[in-house]
Amino acid sequence: MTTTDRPTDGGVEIAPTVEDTARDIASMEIRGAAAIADAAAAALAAQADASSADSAAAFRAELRAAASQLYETRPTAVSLPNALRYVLRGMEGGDVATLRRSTIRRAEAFRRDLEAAQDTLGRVGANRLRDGDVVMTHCHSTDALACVAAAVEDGKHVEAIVKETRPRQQGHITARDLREMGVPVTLIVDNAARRYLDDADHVLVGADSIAADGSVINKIGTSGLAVNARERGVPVMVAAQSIKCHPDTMTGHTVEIEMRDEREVLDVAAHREITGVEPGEDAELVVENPAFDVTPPRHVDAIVTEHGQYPPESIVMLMRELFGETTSDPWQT
Ligand code: RUB
Repeated sequence: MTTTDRPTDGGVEIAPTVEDTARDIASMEIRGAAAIADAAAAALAAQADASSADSAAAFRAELRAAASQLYETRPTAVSLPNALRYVLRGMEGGDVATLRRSTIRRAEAFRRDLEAAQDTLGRVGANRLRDGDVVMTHCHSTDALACVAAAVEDGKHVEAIVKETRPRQQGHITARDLREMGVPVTLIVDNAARRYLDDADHVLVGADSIAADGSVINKIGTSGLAVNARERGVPVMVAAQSIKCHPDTMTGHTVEIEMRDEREVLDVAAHREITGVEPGEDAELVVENPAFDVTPPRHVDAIVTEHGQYPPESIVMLMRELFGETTSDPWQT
């Protein structure tokens, strides 16, 4: 694609990598909060690298437009705006060359820190797992799997009960990753979770966002699992690096829960079979597909981060340290 063919956003040139990344995040080719943050930072670096801006102001406008496009893809995982904010705040310099260098360096630092944070939290989380323990997982979380990987590296035998996770079956990815680590896996449908909780020593999940009151926003079904786990006396451990902390919740904002396409739940053929008509033609059949839910802090035992383990009610202390009072979105200025 030549420079003149490139898509533009309000007259600003957007690099093809940014367009591709935004599309892949929206379609869930790239999914999971950490992977989304990593891809977004990489896309901003690609934008900086590809920029043909002829002034510092034009360069900054391009980066803001690219960040804005990435931001619009999925609303719930706060790792995405946290990544964009981090990279944009590191843009420094009065000329294009310096701005380009600083932006790319900052994106690279973000990606390195992301990986290091996951390793560190994995080691913290592994301390909670004893030799012979069984974890029950929901969805696919690289932060949660890092805890299992570190425990296995420590020589502990860990087994897993893996919830399938409808409608997109991210449990299959979890099962694959765990088997690659040599962890024995029992795959169950979501509805079997309560029955199998008696065989589990921990519920181990990730997070898309953590609110200041310690609420955990994660894949739909997490809250029901946590309530059942509490009733069964199984501790719930959330593995979440600090970029999952949602700064806006410190000032009373709530986290938007993404509603996804109904065809993820009911495809066109199944819809026809039920109603006899095409999707959208029977107003009385409504399919809702929320992608995430909110687990209140009272159902969570520990949030494991790269800064250590927190009871959910104390996570706000970490958030104050990390974010101070600033929660502005630099791509909106
Ligand atoms: C993924 C999901 C994961 C978190 C944490 O949802 O809910 O538990 O994103 O993942 P989706 P990670 O599949 O809809 O993106 O620990 O890898 O950041």
